[in-house]
Amino acid sequence: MKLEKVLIANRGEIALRVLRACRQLGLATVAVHSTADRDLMHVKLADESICIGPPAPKDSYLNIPSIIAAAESSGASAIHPGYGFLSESADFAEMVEKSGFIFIGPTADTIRLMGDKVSAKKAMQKAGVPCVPGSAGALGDDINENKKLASKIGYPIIIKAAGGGGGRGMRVVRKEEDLEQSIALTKREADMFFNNPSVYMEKFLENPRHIEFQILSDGQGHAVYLGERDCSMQRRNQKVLEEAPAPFITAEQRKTIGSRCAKACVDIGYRGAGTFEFLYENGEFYFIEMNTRVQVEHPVTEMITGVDIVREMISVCAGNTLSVKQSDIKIQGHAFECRINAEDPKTFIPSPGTISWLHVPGGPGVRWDSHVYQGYKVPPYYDSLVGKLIVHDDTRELARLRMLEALDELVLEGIKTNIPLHKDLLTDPAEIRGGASIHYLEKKLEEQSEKTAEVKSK
Ligand code: MV4
Repeated sequence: MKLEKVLIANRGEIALRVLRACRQLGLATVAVHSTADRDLMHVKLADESICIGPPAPKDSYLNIPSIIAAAESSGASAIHPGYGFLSESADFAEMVEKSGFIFIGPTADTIRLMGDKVSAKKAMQKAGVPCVPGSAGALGDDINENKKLASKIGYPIIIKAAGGGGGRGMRVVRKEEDLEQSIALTKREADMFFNNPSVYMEKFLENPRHIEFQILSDGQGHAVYLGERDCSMQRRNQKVLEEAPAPFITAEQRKTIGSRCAKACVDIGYRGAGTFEFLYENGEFYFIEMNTRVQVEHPVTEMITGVDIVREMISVCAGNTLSVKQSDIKIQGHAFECRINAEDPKTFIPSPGTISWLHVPGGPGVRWDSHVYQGYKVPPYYDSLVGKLIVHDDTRELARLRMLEALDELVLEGIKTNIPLHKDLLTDPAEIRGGASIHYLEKKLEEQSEKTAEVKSK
């Protein structure tokens, strides 16, 4: 089928990012939106727009029949799911394809394979991607067998739901006497949350970094890796600050891990953009999960490689082969991304409302990916991301300083934002050094709130 018109099944900055990529490819666009999102920038800019339901995501952005009906009535040939919402729903991808549209992402089978973390790990292990030591598959019911396995792996271990991912449905076990109950509890939660009681076991890594590899693959035998990102600066599984390349990772490590990820994509016939998530500890990479969507933090990779990831994912899903080969990919300089959220910088309580004043920074190497404008009202129904500030420069230190300048220039009034948190973080000695673990930010915030409590009690 020829690709002419794309329906964007998302909202906010990613909907605008997809719209821009479509424009560049000469594709017409259809925006679908909830009643709360009539004023979104991409809705104004799209060739057509269709209201698909009330504000609650389940009634609009997660409403599969409404979205398919909008695709049918608008004559779209493809659906781009963005991130979040239905982007990793195998059932949605299947429905889209069965209804005769192109799903801009991998096939439903691939999403299903990666959505089950047990089958994902098996597939990646088989393809030669290094994984965290753990159970060969889902845990059985024999507690003695499970105890034997845990002792062999060595405590602490972690029990994870096969249907989980992104930090939900996990439990750390530090000693044998807790194992039986922890497995039972995690299974019960897994059954409740993911409708799948299956759990597996891994060695628990105490202080890893979160490093992920970006790949692009055309499902026609070609795949490239676009280097890695360090996303360790996070709070409650929400990334705050990302960068590329990851500090202290050598070109040799990049090539070893990256080429294995790319090969794995060829092996499974992967189509579109994808991310291999690794934990990195003591110089070793351990695969944990694969994300089968475009990610929030994709711009840092675009900045250091010059590859337009969203344009390329649309192109390969339209049936084209990759426009780049591995030898074309050169990592140049360093990039940071700050996620700017409408939230209190200390309590993290969301702060929806009208943006009364907006001034966006600029100059060389500064990029602002955002749907908001002066007078725009941030609704309370969705995540609090109002924009992503991305900078690029020749070295990590220059990029860090450029980000601090850009944050100083950025003015967003009328709502609270986490800009002060970013300024604090980018002047933190551990951030200046680079390579902090996934626990660093939470510990730092804990210490800060303890200090504030002390001062208040005096
Ligand atoms: C782990 C781990 C330590 N050891 N697995 C949390 C999110 C999900 N994607 C996987 N997660 C973790 N898996 C083993 N074997 C620590 C985490 C983890 C984490 C990982 C990435 C980024 C932030 C994190 C925060 C807490 C725990």
